[in-house]
Amino acid sequence: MTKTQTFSLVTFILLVTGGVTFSAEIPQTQDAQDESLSNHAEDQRNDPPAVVASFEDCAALYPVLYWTNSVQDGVFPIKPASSTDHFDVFCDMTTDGGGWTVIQRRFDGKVNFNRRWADYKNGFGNIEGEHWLGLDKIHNLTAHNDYEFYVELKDWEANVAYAKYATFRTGNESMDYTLHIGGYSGNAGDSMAYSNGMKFSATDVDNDEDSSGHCAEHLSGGWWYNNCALSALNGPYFQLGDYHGTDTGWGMWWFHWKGYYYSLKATKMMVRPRNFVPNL
Ligand SMILES: *[C@@H]1O[C@H](CO)[C@@H](O)[C@H](O)[C@H]1NC(C)=O
Ligand SMILES: *[C@@H]1O[C@H](CO)[C@@H](O)[C@H](O)[C@H]1NC(C)=O
Ligand SMILES: [Ca+2]
Repeated sequence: MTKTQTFSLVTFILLVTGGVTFSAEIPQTQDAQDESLSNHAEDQRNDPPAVVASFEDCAALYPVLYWTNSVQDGVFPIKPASSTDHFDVFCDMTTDGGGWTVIQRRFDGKVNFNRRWADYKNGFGNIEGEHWLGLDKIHNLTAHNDYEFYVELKDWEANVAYAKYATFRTGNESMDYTLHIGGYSGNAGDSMAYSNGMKFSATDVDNDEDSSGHCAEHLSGGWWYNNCALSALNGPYFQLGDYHGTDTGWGMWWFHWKGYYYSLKATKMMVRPRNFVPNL
């Protein structure tokens, strides 16, 4: 039995014997679209029972939903080992076996991703809707275990593609959140390898490998830019009809699937411990 499974089963038993009901954890709807993530937990919901807040990520929570017959995507509080407090994340419990903690999600263009370093560090948007979880949280989440990474892409003709990576972690802020990624599989093509080993850049911080240019400014959106990139999922969002290829410029793209000049309809980036066992 894996470590994840053992931990989760023990936690499940604690929940049952402790009489904690899971209805307290059913996602709540929210309307505000552009609020800061940092105040979110205090403002929008009651603190969860302490035992629930001890889930390190969505993968640790998955078995509890499974055994209580309530597997569904939604917002849940987690607390990675190195984080001092719990925070809300969106859990994808259905894609590729579930257990995924979402770190980025875009599908309607309501949240502006052309942002500065501080926003990419702390996170922005609405956890229920479009958001960027924040580099500090992403770092803490992936620091104490081996994580895999999943990117889901949607075009405007209802096609879906994915890229999965067997390894994913980022450095801390003093390492400029350097990306460590590898072990591609999927059908979208490997458009992240070129960003492996790269530092994060945002509109006000140029850490890229382009000595004369500033990729984050040029492509509008924070990313692990090399000179510059083969993917830019934090680039500008364009509605269908507003985008006309090279005439419009850079959108939200994944080179190996649709080329540079196709702005995607939706993206989802998420992480999960590599030892996660989907089928209990
Ligand atoms: C990340 O971990 C550090 C070190 O434990 C901690 O000080 C910080 O508050 C954590 N940040 C978040 C957003 O969880
Ligand atoms: C950041 O990461 C580096 C490399 O792992 C480490 O040497 C350093 O102590 C870390 N800094 C902080 C503030 O945790
Ligand atoms: Ca540069």
